[in-house]
Amino acid sequence: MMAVPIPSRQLFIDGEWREPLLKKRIPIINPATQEIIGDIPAATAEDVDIAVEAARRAFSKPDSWASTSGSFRAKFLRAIADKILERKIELAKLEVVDCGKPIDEAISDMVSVAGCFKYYAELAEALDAKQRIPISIPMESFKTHVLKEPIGVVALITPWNYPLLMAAWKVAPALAAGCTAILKPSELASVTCLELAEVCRDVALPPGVLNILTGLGPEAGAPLASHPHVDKIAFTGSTATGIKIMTTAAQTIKPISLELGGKSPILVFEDVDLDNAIEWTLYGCFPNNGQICSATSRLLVHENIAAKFVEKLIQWSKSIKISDPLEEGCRLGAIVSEGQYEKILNFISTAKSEGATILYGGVRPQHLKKGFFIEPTIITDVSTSMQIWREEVFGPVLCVKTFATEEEATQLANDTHYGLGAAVVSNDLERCERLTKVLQAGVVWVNCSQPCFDQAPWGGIKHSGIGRELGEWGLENYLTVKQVTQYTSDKQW
Ligand code: TXE
Repeated sequence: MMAVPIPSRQLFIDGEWREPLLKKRIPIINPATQEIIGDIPAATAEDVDIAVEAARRAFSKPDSWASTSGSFRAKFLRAIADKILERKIELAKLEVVDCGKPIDEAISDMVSVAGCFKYYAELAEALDAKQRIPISIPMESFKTHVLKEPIGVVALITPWNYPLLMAAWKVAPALAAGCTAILKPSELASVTCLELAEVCRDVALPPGVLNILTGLGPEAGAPLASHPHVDKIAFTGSTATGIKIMTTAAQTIKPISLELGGKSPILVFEDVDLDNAIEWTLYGCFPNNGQICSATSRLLVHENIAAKFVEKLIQWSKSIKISDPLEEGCRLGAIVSEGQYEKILNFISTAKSEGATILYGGVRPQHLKKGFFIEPTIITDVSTSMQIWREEVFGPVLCVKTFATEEEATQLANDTHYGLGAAVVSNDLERCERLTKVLQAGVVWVNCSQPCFDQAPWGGIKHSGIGRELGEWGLENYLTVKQVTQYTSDKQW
């Protein structure tokens, strides 16, 4: 396997690299080789205090980031995007050795990261004209307007599945809005987020506007979320940690946005073109090794086509190339960590013991002796009470159930406490239209699964989260409104 040198970095606070006060570091393990390839600094509460104060200064001082125009901030966002594109291959390789995803996917992530910064640069510019909104009121002696203002210092806590992209989804709108931020990436994959710090230095982003603290959830994430000088928390990760963040936010009255887990369905009707439906089923579940919050990992297929569909699905799954994720053409890389790998294998063995059939996969591919690799896995004979059907696996595992009627499909699809995505595949567009209304999810795909655009809102309902990222909605997360009312009459009140 090719070696990718990992830059040695520190915490990024107030525009400078700073060693963590307790000098702790966390090893980086390449999940494809199980080798230690470097380490990242581990921040603790003391470092969090320093970073939050730096962000607070950058937000509040007289010539603060918050007081700049959107057009001014847009220049920095575009410069960050350009730098990321310039370094896209190098950054993609770092992402691969840090989290195990195939190189082609990592390159496309980097392009999306740059795209996200560019998109929010546009919205930052547009904000200048929308910052003061006149309001019509029914009393002539008063004049009212609304000011849109940045919400303040924001804590951005992100996961490991799309390390730099999930950071971009938060950092770009936060900075566009005029907020200052502390980013806390996942301890399982922080390397590219530390490179974002280097990018910020290169483009001379003012000190304190973006601070990047790597470290463990309880040691760095928790003190950040509960910090009294943090005004908002944006989080992507597990539902369990989301609940902790929400509890902390309740105690300190902070607004939150949460993007949590999912168990999304894909409904395949008997009128489909089989090959096309199979493409979307595979694309809905196996990219990034199934470590996608919106993976359509519950396949509901009409009983009349189920046998043929599943047979073809297995054939196609067999052709998915599993290899060193740095190798060109790799389609399935390694699971991010040993913990996640064991968790997925446990899900599979529990499914077996509960009576499910592992039709394909479920094990390490024979040709790979090292690394956290699992074959694409297709499971049938699943009942709705089984753990594998109800809980998020976050791995390359697709569960299959059949249905007879549209009503039954809808009932099965909605029978989950999650509500992030749902996909419908059918040539009957009226049926698709009906289903987009009744499926309980924040995102519904028709005749596709997973496409995601900077312009469109992203997020879930039920246990999948609160609020939306991306689009104008993503920017609103970081803005607040202030009512200004003036008494304009010269008569005494
Ligand atoms: O997530 P965590 P983990 C799901 C997926 C996966 C499971 C566990 O099912 O198997 O979560 O992954 C920080 N206060 N998703 O353990 O713990 C942590 O350091 C503040 C779905 O990695 O939620 C990291 O930066 N922060 C998901 C971030 O939270 C804390 C993507 C996410 O980690 C904290 C990833 C605390 N007490 C996993 N504890 C998605 N929605 O895409 C941890 N963190």
